[in-house]
Amino acid sequence: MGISTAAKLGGFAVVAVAVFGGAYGIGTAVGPVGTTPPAASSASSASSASSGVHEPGGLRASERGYTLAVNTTGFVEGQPRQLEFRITGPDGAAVTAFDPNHDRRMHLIMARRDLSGYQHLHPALGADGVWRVPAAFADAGEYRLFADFVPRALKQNLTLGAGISVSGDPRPVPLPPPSDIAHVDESGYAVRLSGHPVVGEAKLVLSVSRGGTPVTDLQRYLGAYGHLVALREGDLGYLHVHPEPSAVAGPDITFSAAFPSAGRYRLYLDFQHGGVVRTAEFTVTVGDTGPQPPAPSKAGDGHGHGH
Ligand SMILES: [Cu+2]
Repeated sequence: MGISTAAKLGGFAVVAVAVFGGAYGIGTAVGPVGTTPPAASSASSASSASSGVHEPGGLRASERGYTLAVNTTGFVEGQPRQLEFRITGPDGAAVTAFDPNHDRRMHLIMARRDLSGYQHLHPALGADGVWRVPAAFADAGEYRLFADFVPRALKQNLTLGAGISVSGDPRPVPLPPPSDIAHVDESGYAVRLSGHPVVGEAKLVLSVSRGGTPVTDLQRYLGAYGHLVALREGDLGYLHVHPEPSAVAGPDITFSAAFPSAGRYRLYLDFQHGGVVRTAEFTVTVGDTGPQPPAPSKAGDGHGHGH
């Protein structure tokens, strides 16, 4: 209360323009009105017009006048340090008023360009408008950060993206092949994915088991029994995947995903059981619109691979 709001905001406006002027310029060009944002550099976003599916989030650092500005550089693999960033608003000042979404005011998702190294963190907002969270990257390389939030003044969700470099000796991880089952490390948990991911709305059911036994006492995490993030291979377009309300604590968690284009995606399911949040990861191939071919008959012809 000792510092006047005007002085605080004024100071940040100067810093934001000086340091992040380039990115902020993009934001103002788009404008605060609901105009169509400029096309992303990704060629695959061209197909996003059909089925009412909008472009994925996180492809730009600025949107609707809001800009993600990462303050921390110099990360070295395996060395924890504090990650700091700000969201600046249409007036250039750091935003301090956010509405909770999925129980939190800020979701920070991070993944390396090859879709490995997924992290989902919840930074704390300082009175100075700086979000801070301890972070560490196990392996070097180019990472993508996604800030997923709702500015109170906008009353609408935004996901802004930025890159961060981690120095060291990167070990590339090939994208694992598509699979409908994910084993969670050595924990004994397995998650089975069912549903047909196609361009447009797709219903996905994730079923959690432990040691072969269905888990029926999942704990609520971020307002639901699971939290699902999808990233598109290549440009790392970020998808909002919405859980369907459920009164049943497993084993099934149902989501509605809006895939903007065909191709491969990595899905990351965060779920909580026994007081621990774990992540199950899947690679899925999203097909073009249209029904999947029927499953092979029970008689079988020897060629069936499921779906
Ligand atoms: Cu979150």
